[in-house]
Amino acid sequence: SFQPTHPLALAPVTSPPHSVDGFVREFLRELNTDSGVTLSRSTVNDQYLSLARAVRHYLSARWLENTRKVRETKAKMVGYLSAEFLLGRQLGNALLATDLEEIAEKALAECGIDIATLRAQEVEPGLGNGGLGRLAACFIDSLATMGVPCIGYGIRYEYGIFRQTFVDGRQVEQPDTWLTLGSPWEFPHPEHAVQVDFGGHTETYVDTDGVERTRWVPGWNVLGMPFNYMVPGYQNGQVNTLRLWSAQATNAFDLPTFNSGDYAEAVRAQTFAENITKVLYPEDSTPQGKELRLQQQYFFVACSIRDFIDRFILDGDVTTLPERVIFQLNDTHPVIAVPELMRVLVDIEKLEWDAAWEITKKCFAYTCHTLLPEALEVWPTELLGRLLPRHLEIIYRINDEFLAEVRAAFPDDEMRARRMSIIAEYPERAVRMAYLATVAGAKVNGVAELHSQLLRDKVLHDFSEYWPEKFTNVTNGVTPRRFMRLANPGLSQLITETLGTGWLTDLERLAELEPYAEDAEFRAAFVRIKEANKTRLYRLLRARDQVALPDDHLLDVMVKRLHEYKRQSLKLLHIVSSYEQIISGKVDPSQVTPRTFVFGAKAAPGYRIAKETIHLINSVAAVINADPLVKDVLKVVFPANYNVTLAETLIPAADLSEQISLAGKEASGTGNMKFALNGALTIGTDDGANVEIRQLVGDEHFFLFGLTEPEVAEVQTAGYRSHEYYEGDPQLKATLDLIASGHFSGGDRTVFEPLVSNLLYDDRFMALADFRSYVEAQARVDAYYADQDAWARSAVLNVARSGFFSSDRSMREYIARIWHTQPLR
Ligand code: Z16
Repeated sequence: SFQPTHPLALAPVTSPPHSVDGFVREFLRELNTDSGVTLSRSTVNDQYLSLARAVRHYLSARWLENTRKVRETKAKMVGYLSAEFLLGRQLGNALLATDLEEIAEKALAECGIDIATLRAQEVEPGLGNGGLGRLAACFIDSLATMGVPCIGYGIRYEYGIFRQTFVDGRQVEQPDTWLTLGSPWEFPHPEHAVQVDFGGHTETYVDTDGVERTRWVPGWNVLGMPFNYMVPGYQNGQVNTLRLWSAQATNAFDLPTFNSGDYAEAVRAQTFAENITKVLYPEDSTPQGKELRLQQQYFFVACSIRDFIDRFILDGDVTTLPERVIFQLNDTHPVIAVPELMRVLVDIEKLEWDAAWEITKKCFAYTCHTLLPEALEVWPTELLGRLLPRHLEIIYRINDEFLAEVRAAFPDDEMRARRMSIIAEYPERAVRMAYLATVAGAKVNGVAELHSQLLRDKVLHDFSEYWPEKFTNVTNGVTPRRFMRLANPGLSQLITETLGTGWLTDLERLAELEPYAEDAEFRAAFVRIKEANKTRLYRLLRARDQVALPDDHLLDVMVKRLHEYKRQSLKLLHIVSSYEQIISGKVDPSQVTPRTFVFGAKAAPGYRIAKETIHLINSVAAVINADPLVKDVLKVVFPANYNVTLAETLIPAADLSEQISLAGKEASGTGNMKFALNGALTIGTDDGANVEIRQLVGDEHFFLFGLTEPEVAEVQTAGYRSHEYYEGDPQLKATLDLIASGHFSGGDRTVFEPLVSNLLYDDRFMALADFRSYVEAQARVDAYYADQDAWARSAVLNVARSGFFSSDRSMREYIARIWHTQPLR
């Protein structure tokens, strides 16, 4: 331990001066000392990296102080376990959190640099697929802003979500090389590396205390290297930590081979270990059950649990864990943490099984994010037992004891016990991770009212009967710092001018805007901001995608992962139908409300129908955009590689938000909230959080259409035949026939045949059943948009009534009903 004597070494860490001069000094010091270049010789990338590190200096003191306080006060922490954190760019958020936006801009201007150029240089960390990963990022932002101690634990993928490109309208994936130009936001800590074991077998032995115990004799291991990221609260001096793990080979791994002289083989072994965190699996809601994915999952939770105990339970008394941490399981991905904690407590800490189980049950809570059966992970026992033999034994014992309880509570109901078993027997023996999480978790929550209700009634019905008090709902939210203040500075300024400050951390205050919906001057200011946001978007799309867009159209946006249940195909049917009615002479173009349709969507690389849908969108766009007949009224654009950064420019520009999933399939949605908060009106089904958005903004300000969830269930039971809708609706028939005719594929009828057949003869997500209702709702949109004043009033009311959807509110609910943690004093 240290014996410092210098007064500076004894004083607390300080922040640099909050001034232009102070900032210039930090920036130049970074540039000269760390990047090792002079200002005059520096590249944009040198400047960006130095700027990022300079901003970091303003967070370090508070970060170190926060970490110390948590340790000292033994405050209970949230351990947010998530395989994905879709952070988006860091620079803007860090400047906002530290209130350095103006200072940094001036400081750089005085160095002859336009800060916008440096902002554009940042490659966003795309360490997530979509909603679930972005939600995790919003949650840790809110916790830091509320001063609640939290440590996010996840994976530092070397390659995040793939970069999407289009070749002849088809999706082609490129690796996301986000680390190559440097990663100024992370702090590697090789000294805190953790060993993670895999494989091998288990054996019993008699311990020194005479007790027979089990031990795991692993077959191989890797090292987990932590990389820390600051998670700054909004202008409150709080900085939490996100700790992402990277896999590295251990010496034990390659030495024997190396010594035997096979150098190439030793290096191969190293590559094998480091594969674990090489790449993010690009499946949103449809996991493929790959062995490497289970390795990723176990790798990061084993590192995280070990890390938490080592760094926060300083006296080594693991029985105090439930007072120190609640691990939130973000979907089933981290659920292997449950048997891992049991293994640590029983095999390593040598607690009795029952005592360990009591602790474990208090340390976990589980959030389910889906209703799709194919998204609920199950791991074959063959695979799990081979990779983690001790964990499989522990799961069996948890299940045996749980089923004994169930049988005691429901004698003579063996079917129930079988239904509730953590182990599925068919089609192969496998561990149902959602059931394991439900059995172990102190609480189980869904992510919107409807979703939580369906979880209780359907997916986890037996469990909710058995433990009604375990189940709860926490409707998702989004951070207003990123999705209002950073993404929409114009609107944020108008709100601040109108309400004063404070609303950004107390979003229900948006309700105070309500009277201004009737204020013509306010509405005019609002409309000017929307127009400016459109101009900003179109400037970006011109530079980024070489497309020119008219600025007087209704801007209709559908951005989200490409998935059949989200029904991009239904959006396409509406577009093609509008087009067909014009080219067939049924509708005069002068009668059409001019619209620009924007899509943004990545498809999982192995998801055939999704990729064909992308191809069709691009083909429809090419034909419509080139047709002089519809030139002034229809435009379709599909900028490649939709990500958080593009969302930040797209969402504030939108007039209409498309939230058109089949009722009962979208757990929540969070894009829907971002659009409403930025003053877009929603056209949507009664699904996920759309239900709550509509209830809050009011039916007159929301375009509802489609079957409800109970109706969907009814139609399904009666037997759904999509073909009948095609036969029964001439407009739908003409639309599908136009696609089938080869009109969008240069006359080739085979190209989109699989898509058309899928809609006509399968249509799992009932696009055809909802078509009529959807086009009617779109007609209502057109009619309403004709009254620009009414539209603006509704848009303002959408903002005023959406304060509920702040992730700060979500966090308050988790804290009150699930975590029971306190803000740091
Ligand atoms: C995901 O992004 C979601 C669910 C899931 O099982 C897996 C992934 Cl990667 C999404 C839901 O589809 C969406 O409705 C929800 O808003 C989001 O998670 C956050 O809860």
